[in-house]
Amino acid sequence: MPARKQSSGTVPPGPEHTRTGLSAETLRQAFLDNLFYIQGRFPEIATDDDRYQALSYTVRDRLLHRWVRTIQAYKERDPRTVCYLSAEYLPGPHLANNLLSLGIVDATREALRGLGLDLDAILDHEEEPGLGNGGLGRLAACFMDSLATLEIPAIGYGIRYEYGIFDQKIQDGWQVETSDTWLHYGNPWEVRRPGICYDVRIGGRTEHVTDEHGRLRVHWRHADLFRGVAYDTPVAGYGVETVNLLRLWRAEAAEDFDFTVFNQGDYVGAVMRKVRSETISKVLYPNDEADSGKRLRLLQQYFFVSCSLQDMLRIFATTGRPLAEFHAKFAAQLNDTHPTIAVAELMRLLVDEHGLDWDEAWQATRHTFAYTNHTLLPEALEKWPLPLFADVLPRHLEIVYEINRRFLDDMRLRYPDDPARIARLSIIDETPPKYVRMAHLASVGGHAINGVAALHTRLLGTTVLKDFHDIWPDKFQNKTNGVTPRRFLMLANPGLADLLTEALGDGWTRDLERLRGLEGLADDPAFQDRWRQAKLIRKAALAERLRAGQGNAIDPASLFDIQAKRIHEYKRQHLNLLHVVTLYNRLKHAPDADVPARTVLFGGKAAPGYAMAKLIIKLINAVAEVVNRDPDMRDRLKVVFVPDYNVKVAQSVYPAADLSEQISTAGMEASGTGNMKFSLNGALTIGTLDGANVEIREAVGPDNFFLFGLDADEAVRTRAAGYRPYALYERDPELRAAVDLIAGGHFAHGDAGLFRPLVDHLLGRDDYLLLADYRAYVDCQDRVADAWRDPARWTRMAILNVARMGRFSSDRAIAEYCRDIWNVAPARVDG
Ligand code: F55
Repeated sequence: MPARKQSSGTVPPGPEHTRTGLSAETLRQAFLDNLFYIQGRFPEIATDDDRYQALSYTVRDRLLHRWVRTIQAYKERDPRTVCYLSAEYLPGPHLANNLLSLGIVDATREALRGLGLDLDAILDHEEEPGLGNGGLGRLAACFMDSLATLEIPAIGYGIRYEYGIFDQKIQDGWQVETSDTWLHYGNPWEVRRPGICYDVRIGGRTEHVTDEHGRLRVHWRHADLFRGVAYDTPVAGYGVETVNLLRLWRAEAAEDFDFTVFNQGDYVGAVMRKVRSETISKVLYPNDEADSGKRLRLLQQYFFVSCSLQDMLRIFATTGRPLAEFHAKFAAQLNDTHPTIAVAELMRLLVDEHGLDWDEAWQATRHTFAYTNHTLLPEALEKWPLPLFADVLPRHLEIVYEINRRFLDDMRLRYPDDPARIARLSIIDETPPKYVRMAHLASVGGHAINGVAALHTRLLGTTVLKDFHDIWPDKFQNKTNGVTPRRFLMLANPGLADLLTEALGDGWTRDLERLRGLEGLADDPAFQDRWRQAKLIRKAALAERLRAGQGNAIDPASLFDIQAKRIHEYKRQHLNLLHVVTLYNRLKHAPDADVPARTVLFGGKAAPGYAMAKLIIKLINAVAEVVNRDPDMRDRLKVVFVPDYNVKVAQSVYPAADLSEQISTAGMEASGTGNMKFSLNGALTIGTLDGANVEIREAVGPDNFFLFGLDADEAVRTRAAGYRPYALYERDPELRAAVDLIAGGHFAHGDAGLFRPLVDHLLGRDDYLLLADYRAYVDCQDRVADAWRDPARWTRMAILNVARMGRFSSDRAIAEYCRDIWNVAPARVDG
């Protein structure tokens, strides 16, 4: 055993030090140390979890070293800092990503092999933090990765939910939710900071008094008090020294408050109050659409925003600069409207607590915030019932009214004869029962508004935020989403990543545009062979996973046709099913037909209260049950529902896809990011002109994208012209046959009632225009099948997709935010 070097205490530890060294031997020693001193175990009796914890602490030690140096560098240089405010983060498993960022995957594998251990088995043990619902939370995590990799000073602020998104089980074909227990074994990646905590007040009433200088002051006599404690997780940049901070707040009882009750003898009451305080950060709301009116949700938003702003003010105080310059230090991004109460809270902190005058505070506030919109669905735009808002945040309501009064006064000067427009612009929806419109507060209270794909931004400015676009066209910007190639290519698809590096060098990992170098190899037969090999390996790995998990037998040689995302009517998983049922009907009627073998996979969670989405899951499983055991299918059609879709599952799904289903009703998917992850892993897309599909198709070339269906304008016109889905059903025999089979109970053991709500909606209203797009979709799927029959053609298209996906890196997206919205520059941390 090598002698262990000691740190002198004054000299920073050198690279060979046990807690920072990166060689296999040092890692092996550190792993054994941690197994012993943290887990209290030795190798012979260690469990999977012991090994996972010991390895995680080994990696964490190496991150902490860089983390401290990053904080030192930021302190010295006092750079403008991005604060990403997001109620959700979906980072995925940390361990593998941190090994990758530190560049020690191989050394770690070797260290463990020396102990007879398998790195992949240990990685598989990690329970991921499911602190988000879907695309929005995952985008926040991709952005944190890119911020660190681009060496941008940044803090991600959010909520440390004790229970993240529910685990999904499938019972008798139905989704059943069970509670997520990600913290059960402890979380080696977080550092609790009991010293970084803030009081958060709610309820009560306000008093307006004149102070001794004749100034009007407001006292908020709150009714309740909570405390937020910081839990910090390091976010390492890839291949750089920068380690940024994800700071999540946990709600606890404010001790002094409990103490008062305790002294009055109500010990049990004090404990109850403590438990009640903790409920604020207890659970993530599992809806990917706003469900207005939930008091606890408003509390969660205010809680995390208030802690975050108080923290920013504390950091700001250490710079010694005057408060009116707050915005010169921080650029705060509102990830959707969820953190938008920040506009009123910063005003309150600056005016009520720090004594700034209104105009100075407003100037700082407007220059601090910018707002990202993620949805056009009117029902998903967040608004709070006024009585609820008044009850929880009485002082903030006054501030919102004052912001609104000043704003509308300006607008009346601009539009003296247009009271209808003034009412539409107002932050308060005055039609009883009256609401606070959070998107309006965000638009007024920030200096930029952005959509997440070009089409989405255009529609934002012409529909839901048109009135704001009319007054401030320059505030509107597009920032098309992106995804991190580290997690979604290097980690998820190491075989393909190696092939790319062999062909192009490794520059693509930090400059994804370099993938364009593949274009010249698209027709190279030897390269194509290796490409198909790499794909086949991932397909076989997914097939094996599904066999071991659910006992599904699927053929890796078949076309893997995958739709993986939250279940939503607008995302149209049931349009995909209509195609599946159509294929089934064709094969039933012509069992000898020459149809290429297809495996149609679905994955995704439904909001627990969204009955139709849950019925769609049931239908997927019901169709799977019938199709998969029908001998007439002769393995040419298989349907599989992959349960409990999360980031970890996603990493095994994207690389295995041949065909990516991006089939939302045009105009409804703000961007999509799964579309990017599939294409980056060499899947071809079948999709509508919706969200970022439009730009993906432009980038990869129309010949390398399977386009179908109405565009967004045609969808609007179709509805306006008195859309009658029943007429389409009557006219198209294949459509009629598919719908009839579902309606008649063929997939429900004869029960014609089970899927009735779904069928009735399609034939009656069909809000999402499935029937309007059905024929175009099925014909397009036939073109997919034709292309698949020609492997050289298919592979060429797949290579060109990957070659041209460079602009969909989150590095590009973040560079644009830095340049156009945040006005921040890198601050290099030296090694
Ligand atoms: C979560 C909670 C609420 Cl209250 C509302 C929405 C959500 C949520 O998860 N939204 C979401 O994921 N939106 C998606 O954001 C992605 C990133 O911008 C887009 O790609 C996607 O189109 C959009 O639906």
